[in-house]
Amino acid sequence: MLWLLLLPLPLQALGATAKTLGVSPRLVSEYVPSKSNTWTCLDGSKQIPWDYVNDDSCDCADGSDEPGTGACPNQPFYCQNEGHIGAFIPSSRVKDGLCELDCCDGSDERPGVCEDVCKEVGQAHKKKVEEETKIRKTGSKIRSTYIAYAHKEKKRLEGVIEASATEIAIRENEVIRLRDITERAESLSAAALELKQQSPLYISLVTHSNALKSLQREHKKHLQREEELSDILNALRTGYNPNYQDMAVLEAVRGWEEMAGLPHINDVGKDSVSNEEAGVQEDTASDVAEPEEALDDEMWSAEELEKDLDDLLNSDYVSLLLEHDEYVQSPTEGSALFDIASYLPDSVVPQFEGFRETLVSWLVTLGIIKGETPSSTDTSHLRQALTDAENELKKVKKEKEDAENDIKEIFNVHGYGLEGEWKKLDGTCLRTEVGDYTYEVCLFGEAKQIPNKGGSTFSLGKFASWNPSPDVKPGEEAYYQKQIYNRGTRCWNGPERNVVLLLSCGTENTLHSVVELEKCEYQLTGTTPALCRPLDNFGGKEGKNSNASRDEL
Ligand code: MAN
Repeated sequence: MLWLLLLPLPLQALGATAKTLGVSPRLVSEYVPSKSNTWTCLDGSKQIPWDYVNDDSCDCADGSDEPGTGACPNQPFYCQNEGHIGAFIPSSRVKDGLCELDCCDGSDERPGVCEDVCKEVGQAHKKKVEEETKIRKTGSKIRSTYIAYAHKEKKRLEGVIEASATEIAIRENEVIRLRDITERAESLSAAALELKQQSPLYISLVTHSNALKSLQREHKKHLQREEELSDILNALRTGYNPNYQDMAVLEAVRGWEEMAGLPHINDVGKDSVSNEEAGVQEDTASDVAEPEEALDDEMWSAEELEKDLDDLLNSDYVSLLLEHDEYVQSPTEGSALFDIASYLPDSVVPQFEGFRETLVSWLVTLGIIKGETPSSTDTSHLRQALTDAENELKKVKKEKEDAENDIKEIFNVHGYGLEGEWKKLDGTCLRTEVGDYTYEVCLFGEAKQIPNKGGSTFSLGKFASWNPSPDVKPGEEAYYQKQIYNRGTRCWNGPERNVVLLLSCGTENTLHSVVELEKCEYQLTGTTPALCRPLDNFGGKEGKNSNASRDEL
């Protein structure tokens, strides 16, 4: 209490000032003594002598008797900060010998410890606020153009949705029509094919083919039998005993040798038979293959039969039938009836065309000419048209779906903001060069680290969310002051690269700084007009706090 005596103020005034030291303006009226010079604790729990207030000794249970001394724990101390903005500090920081900017008037310390710097602090603060206000004013104008853009974009997307809905209806009908035509044409083609397959030429072709197949099978059987017989006769030739003079055996051996073009076994000697054998086989084969009489030009040699017959028998007779059909089809448009139009003046051609169609249909009905039978089996162009129409329909449906999803995001608190102020920035890329890299963030897209001297670019992640902190409510200013980009290129022996982008109000969309806080975890800072709310519309925490401080003054 000694320091109070040192102040150059009349004692009464000094006491009064001292009693309300640290009291917030809202409660000053409570700090007056009763007639009997007593005072009641703010919670009403106790009556104490007025002298006990701010006497550096805690008497009330709620600590209200020591607003300015720090004697009671966990009490707020109010610094008036005249010339600046009043502020509260905790009682633990009262009389701790430290001068702090929150209490620029030094009222929390003993007199003489801290200078009153509120004038300077107040001026600097005013200047800063003025600058910020200027930026906010300009920024909020830009922001309002972003909002206007979002409304325009919404209208445009509504137009897209409406137009694509109409187009979908038309295209759906077109698909139904084409599907119907294609299916009918395809079933007609099946009927036409069945009809064609009854043609005598086709039936005969198939019969020939079957006969040839059977012949080939029998031929192969005979070749096999011949080989087995050769083996038996060769064994007989080399194995028989000439000393027995068995004429039947000798005759058989000689007969076989003659037929197969072999020398008589007694002249050759049995030892060399095995060597001779290979040659025998070959000779025999060539003897057999050798034509007894010259072949006609178009007849097949044994070799061709062996090599090519299978291919021939594997022909696709249905395709052949269709090709044949196309080949023999007489060109209907060559007839005089179809040529007349080219001799007529243009003005009467439409009437003539109509008349021609009616005439042709009569002639077909009367059986005088052959109408267009379902002969065209090629429905692939129809199928293609149907596929194209289905693809177009899918495309338009996708366009509509995308527009519907986009529209949902525009005025969504988790998307482009309740006012749609972020929509304009979708895909805007911000860049800055730091060290060996250029850092790029395409808002709502991907962040990248691009080496300046060559090498591979790393993805630092894709947009994942706004500020995910549970303490921050979606929609408030702090929510939009942070963007998270994650799942970037994995760090060697580390996590996937990711980015926290801290944004504040600024007249331009720019990046200011990049720091790699942990390995592969990057913190980027930047500014954007999207965060410059109009001055009369401070919706976030920041705004509320500033208002609160003013109230206290
Ligand atoms: C690259 C860059 C750095 C990162 C290392 C980790 O050099 O992406 O930012 O720290 O890889 O290996």
